Amino acid sequence: MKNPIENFIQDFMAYVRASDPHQLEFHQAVHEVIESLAPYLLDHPKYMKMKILERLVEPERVVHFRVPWLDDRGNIQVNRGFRVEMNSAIGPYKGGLRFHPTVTLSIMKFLAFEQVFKNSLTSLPMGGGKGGSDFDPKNKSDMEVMRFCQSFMTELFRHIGPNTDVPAGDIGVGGREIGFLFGQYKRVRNEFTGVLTGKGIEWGGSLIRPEATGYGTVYFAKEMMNTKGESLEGKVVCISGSGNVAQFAAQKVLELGGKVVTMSDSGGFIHDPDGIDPEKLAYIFQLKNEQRGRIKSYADKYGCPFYAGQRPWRIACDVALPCATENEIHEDDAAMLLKNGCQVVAEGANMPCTPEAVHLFLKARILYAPGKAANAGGVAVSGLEMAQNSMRLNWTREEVDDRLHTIMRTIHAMCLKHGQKRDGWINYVDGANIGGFVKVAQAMIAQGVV
Ligand code: NDP
Ligand code: 2IT
Repeated sequence: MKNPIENFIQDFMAYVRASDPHQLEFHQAVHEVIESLAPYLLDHPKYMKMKILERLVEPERVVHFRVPWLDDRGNIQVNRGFRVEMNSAIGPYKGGLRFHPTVTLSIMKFLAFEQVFKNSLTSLPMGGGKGGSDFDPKNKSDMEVMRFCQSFMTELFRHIGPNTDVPAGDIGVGGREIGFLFGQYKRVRNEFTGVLTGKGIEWGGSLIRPEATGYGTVYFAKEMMNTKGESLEGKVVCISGSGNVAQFAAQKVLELGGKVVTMSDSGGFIHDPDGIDPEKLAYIFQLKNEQRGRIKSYADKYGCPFYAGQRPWRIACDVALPCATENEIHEDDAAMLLKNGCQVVAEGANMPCTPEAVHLFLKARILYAPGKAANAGGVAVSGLEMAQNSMRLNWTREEVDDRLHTIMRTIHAMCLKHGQKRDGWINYVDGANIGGFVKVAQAMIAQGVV
């Protein structure tokens, strides 16, 4: 006999799967949230009566469009563009754009769904959305990337706006792409406005936005470790990825006295047992952001091992910061991390742990933070960029960093409020899911059946 909670989860997931049987990543994201929410909803029937969950899993709008562009040889290329406008109960849709060949509607919906809860946790007025394309920026010239971005925005512009939907970066979309997208929006709308975040500092961007996701993830890890009287000082840290989030997570770990021993890209990972020091990290910044090269070059330059096609989780560490992509920590990786004594996992990436890995971390009662809490610093500073754009003012680095720090502490407190169990252990998954849900659900009820 199943208990009412398990029945509820099973029935709701059957309902979600029936509509879109192939959207596995979306089902995974919904399932994780429902597992936390089920007991809370059974105790608060008003949310069930108002069909809040059924409404939350149905995007308010999905835009799916063709993106034709010309490559450098004059050949016509065609990609797919998406924007999933998931929920606008507490503010304009907000969330990044991902350019990666693995982009599908399922990936877009999982990211948009996560974003709704994450944005709510930031305490800023932002709804949730996500977009992107199956375009692969790798091995494309700057001019090809520009023509692609211009074509993408030539359709997207009619669906977004500073009070409607405000995209930003994600995998494959950084400062260069945001520049090209912004330029085209301004041109077709004849309007200079805060329609995108992650803009350059000279044209409406915010200080600390590039750093914000990585810094915020480390601030969150620091808060978690505080609850045990621990700090990052002297801790060995494994990081995956070597893009925006990974780079600034590494920088902040070094600043706080930790030792980063791995970074990776889709080709494999480097293991530097001596630690990636600030000079070596500066090389990674240059390698990745200017040369757009491969992490293997680090191993060639500094004479450390490179493991082709592998992920870093078998390297012993105290703290793991997955900062590359979804489902990059599998059950066996999680088991290995635990066996080697890892005590802290903070997700810089979105949904980097498989459900089996998450269950192992929760069972072991280590400090495990899901992405919607730990990586919310990026979108939080995007919210601060929107605020500065509205005021037509720029805050200093210190001011933005202080606000980021405060927001990460507030999210931690929210996780504590909704996730702390009777014995004192904090289930950050429950905390983030319930904490993120309540505000959105109340706003939806207040606004009627829409
Ligand atoms: P970047 O494009 O800057 O970097 C992505 C990194 O992850 C690269 O090192 C990339 O390697 C690696 N990677 C991507 N896909 C895969 C894959 N399928 N297998 C192995 N490695 C992969 O992206 P970000 O740093 O911005 O994003 C990283 C993660 O953080 C994503 O999950 C994103 O959703 C999340 N995130 C990002 C935020 C932001 O503000 N940018 C905010 C919150 C979360 P390679 O270059 O070889 O592809
Ligand atoms: O996943 C994320 O939170 C992001 N990619 C950042 C979104 C944003 O709007 O800054």
